[in-house]
Amino acid sequence: MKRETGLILALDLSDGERCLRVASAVEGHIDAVKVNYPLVLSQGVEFLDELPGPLIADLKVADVPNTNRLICEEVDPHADCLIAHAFPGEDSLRTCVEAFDGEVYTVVEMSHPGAEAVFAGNRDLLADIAVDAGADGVVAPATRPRSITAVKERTGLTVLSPGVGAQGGSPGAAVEAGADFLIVGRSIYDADDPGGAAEKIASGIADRL
Ligand code: BMP
Repeated sequence: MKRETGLILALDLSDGERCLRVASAVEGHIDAVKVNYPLVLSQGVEFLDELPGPLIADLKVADVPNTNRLICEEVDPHADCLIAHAFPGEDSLRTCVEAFDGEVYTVVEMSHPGAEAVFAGNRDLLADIAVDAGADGVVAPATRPRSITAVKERTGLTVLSPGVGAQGGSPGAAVEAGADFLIVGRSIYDADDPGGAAEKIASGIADRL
């Protein structure tokens, strides 16, 4: 994924028309659009073809290798990047890397409060799985900047970081901790002026680099 602004829009909406409006309003301020189950389940996977790219399918793929492969084959024609979980193990993640014809990012620690008890003690293991399976990058939490630094140092991979704004993380702290891209949803799509909100976050990222 080419880095220009370092900002990824998370479109966690079910309303297709609204998605198109928000995506168009933020053009020039973002490097990619990330979609998740709310949009794919409400509009169908073909709808992704209507969105401006690069497009990240955040399906958090987390199954046995054969099922992962089937999921990857379905989404592959409609997305440039995929997000998968590392916790099912190296064989499951490697299957995604092989079956998806684009970049695969993997979650090594989630951003919400409850994730700490699950992921903190397993962060190094999941980071090593990401590297060993050949992932292109990792997802680490802006709500815990020290985790970003730890994951970046251990893997040397591109770090995508969600959790700023609505979840309480600071964009500046995440960037300074080593995040390459910030993933931002509600602070942009719920703003009165999504384009202005995206522009402000993008210029904040640029100021910290
Ligand atoms: P928001 O800025 O509205 O909190 O959205 C964050 C986005 O990042 C959502 O799409 C969410 O699914 C995703 N995400 C996250 O918040 N934490 C994680 O640990 C991993 C994610 O993919």
